[in-house]
Amino acid sequence: MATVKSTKTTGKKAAPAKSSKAKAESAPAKAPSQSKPAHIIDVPKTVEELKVSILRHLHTTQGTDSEKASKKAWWGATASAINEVVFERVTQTQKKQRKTDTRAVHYLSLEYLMGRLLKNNLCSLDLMGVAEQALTELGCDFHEIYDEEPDMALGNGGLGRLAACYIDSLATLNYPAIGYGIHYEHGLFNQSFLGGRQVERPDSWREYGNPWEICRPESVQEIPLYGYVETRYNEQGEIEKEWHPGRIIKGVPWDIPIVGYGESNVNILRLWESRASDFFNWDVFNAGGYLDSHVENVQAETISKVLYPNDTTDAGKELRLIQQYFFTACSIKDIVRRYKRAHGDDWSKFADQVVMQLNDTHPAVAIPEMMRILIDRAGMEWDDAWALCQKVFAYTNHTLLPEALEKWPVHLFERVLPRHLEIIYEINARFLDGIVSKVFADDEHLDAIKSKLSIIEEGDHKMVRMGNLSVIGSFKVNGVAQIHSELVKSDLFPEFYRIWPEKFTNVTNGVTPRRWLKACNPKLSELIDKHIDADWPVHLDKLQGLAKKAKNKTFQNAFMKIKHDNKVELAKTIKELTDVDVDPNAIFDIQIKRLHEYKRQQLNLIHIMALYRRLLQNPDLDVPKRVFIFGAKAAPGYHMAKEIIYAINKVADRINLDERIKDKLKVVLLPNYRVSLAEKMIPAADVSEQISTAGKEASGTGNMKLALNGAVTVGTLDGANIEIAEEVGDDNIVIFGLTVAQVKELKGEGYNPWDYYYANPELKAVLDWFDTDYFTPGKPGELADVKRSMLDYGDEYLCLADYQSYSQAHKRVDELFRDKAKWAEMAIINTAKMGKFNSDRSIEDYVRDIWKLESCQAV
Ligand code: 26W
Repeated sequence: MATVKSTKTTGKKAAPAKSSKAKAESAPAKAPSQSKPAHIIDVPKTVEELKVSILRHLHTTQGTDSEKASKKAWWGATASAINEVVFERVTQTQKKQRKTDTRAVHYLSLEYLMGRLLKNNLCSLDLMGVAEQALTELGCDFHEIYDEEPDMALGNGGLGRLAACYIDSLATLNYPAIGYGIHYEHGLFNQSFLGGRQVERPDSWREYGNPWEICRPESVQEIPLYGYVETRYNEQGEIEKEWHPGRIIKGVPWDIPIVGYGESNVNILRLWESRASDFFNWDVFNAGGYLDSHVENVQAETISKVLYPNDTTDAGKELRLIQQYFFTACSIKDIVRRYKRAHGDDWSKFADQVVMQLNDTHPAVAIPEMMRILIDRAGMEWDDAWALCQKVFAYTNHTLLPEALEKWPVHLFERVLPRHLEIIYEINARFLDGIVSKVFADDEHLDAIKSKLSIIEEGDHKMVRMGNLSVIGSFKVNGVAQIHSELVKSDLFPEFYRIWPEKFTNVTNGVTPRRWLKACNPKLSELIDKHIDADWPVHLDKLQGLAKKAKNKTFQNAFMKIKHDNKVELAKTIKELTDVDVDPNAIFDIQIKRLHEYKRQQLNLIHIMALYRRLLQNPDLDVPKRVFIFGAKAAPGYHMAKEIIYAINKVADRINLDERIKDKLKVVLLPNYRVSLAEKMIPAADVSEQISTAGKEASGTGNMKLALNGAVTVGTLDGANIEIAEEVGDDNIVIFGLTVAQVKELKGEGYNPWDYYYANPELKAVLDWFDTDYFTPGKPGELADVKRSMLDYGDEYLCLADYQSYSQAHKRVDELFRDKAKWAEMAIINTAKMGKFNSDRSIEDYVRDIWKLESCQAV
């Protein structure tokens, strides 16, 4: 396997020239190379070689044969055939990184929204063409085989998916990196609808095992919990702390290979599963307390049992805090073990070798845990330990929503992590008495500032502010889009910014073009291969080259033909999932993201109802046919989000069955929106709905994926929409609504939604519709809560204030879409100008500004 020669480079490399399909046919069977030991398997290069490997695994790993094999068995066999190569590369990558003992980044995240891995790994190994040919010749429909794989949905939404894109880029760019997280037995719930209402069912992605993971019992860790702290003085009279834990939990690591694209390294994602420590309380058992001794086990296992399905509201549950401590403590022990293997007890190189990225505040307890290890275990002085910590941790904030900022009751911390609470108090005291008193020495509001900066929120319920702890304990703090990072400095942490301006920076999010274009939109990828260098999946800026073809008729037709084919495919999926027929010639207008009032699916809904009302008033209204497509899960405890889902389904049912409007309008909410469904929806989108209230969506990443696949964005100047508009140009995006400053101003002067209600007859009529039983026959007002959220309850997210501008924006879309050449040009420009939003660029920003890593040559 010819390795591409790259010394300490920026990680960029030449991707495979010829497309995999061409190579599959042409490449003659290769004689096994002499140098390689016999047990090392070569990447099956040809269709024949892969067919043999798949069949061998069908018979061996799957214990069946091609006559009676199920689709699941074919999937398992294909995965195992790929794993022969993948796990070998894991070993080689680790060996090399151990040898070069390079500085590495450790990404601590409670969520990884990975989706499926087969197609992604085939794409990264440049085997998609070969595999699809091999499976076809073996009599399988590879689409069905792909669909056999359950999503690895160990995340809620944006934050979790970003982590998945980032570890893909870190491997592809050959940076030494490990993702750390929790090996949840149950990922994000499966969503279905009963009478239009969301029903949650547990996700059991591993019920039949998972070929993409290896258990590493040799790296098991033991984690203390509960108990009390003993304070004693040693013979030098110095204070010593001994934590006597009440429980010991075992952490069992599972490694998932992260296959870099092309000839790259294969890094690992290490996920911790909780088990009861071997300590089995025999005395309890012998005393007949079988159940009690067993309870210990059950409790231990519950820690990694299930992902918390909230993506904005801090549940504040004890188990969630234990999840956060469990995986950060396991990860830090794992990192220290690996470091000590090379450096023994000499901590002086630790900050040179190790950087830990906190993916929001969820892993922030890692900071007092590191201090505990350094002081209580390694006997380091406080100042040395603290100085080291502040060189090791960096923190990314992903939301400004107050309800999403984690705060833990002091009493809970006291019970679960008594030693950590002591350390947090010490950190806080030294911070407030130190730099805060210095910087704000002559500020008359010093006390108020201190109470705002304090990690401890006073009051009858004292709370631990994990955001403040993260900023104080990190050397870098970044937001995830330019406007968001400005608001982090100006609104979220203004006093901290005053103390440490150099600590605050921005890294605009990105998405991996391997999964979100190359693998999910093969037809468009092939067209692109014909017009620019085929290494665009690792040099996404090269998409620029398509811009000059945006007005070219032939290219326009080819581009829009592919869009149409993808829409035909999605129409089939929509029929399967909802039994609704949609016309692929209609505008496919898509809003896919978690259901949250700040994302304003309710604004999209009232506009749809207005369109419906206009068509009822004039069925011959000359408007392009439209299909509004939603995908959205609501957190199980989020009442209004669930009401909005119900309203969308009820309105959809009525509109889709209403012959009077001659199919000019269709509305579908596809159940169980997840990564693998997004991969089917995004290539078929004409319009991308990014309509959050300005200042609320930190960045968004769906906006990037949809534009990359040729959708035109209808959006507010919020999050990364602003940077997308900068890249594509104002002619190729439809911006509407209040800006962040205008939102602040309107809220400041006392916003009254009723003013807009009474000022706009159409808007009033639509909102009043919710009070009737038009969409809920016999149950008048069943949808009224959605109306109340935009009137009686104050319309916190300014839907009514932005309604008219939004309605105008969609009139603009109608005009633009009618002009096929103009629309095709806009679609092409959106794809061509998405180079910036490559997660590789984001990672290079993190490397340059925060992590300071060297990429090490591919295996
Ligand atoms: C405490 C419960 C909880 C769980 C998850 C609170 C907050 C979260 C996440 C931070 C929410 C999230 O996913 N935020 C999204 O992160 C994306 C990646 O940076 C951004 O693109 C989205 O704008 C942001 O909403």
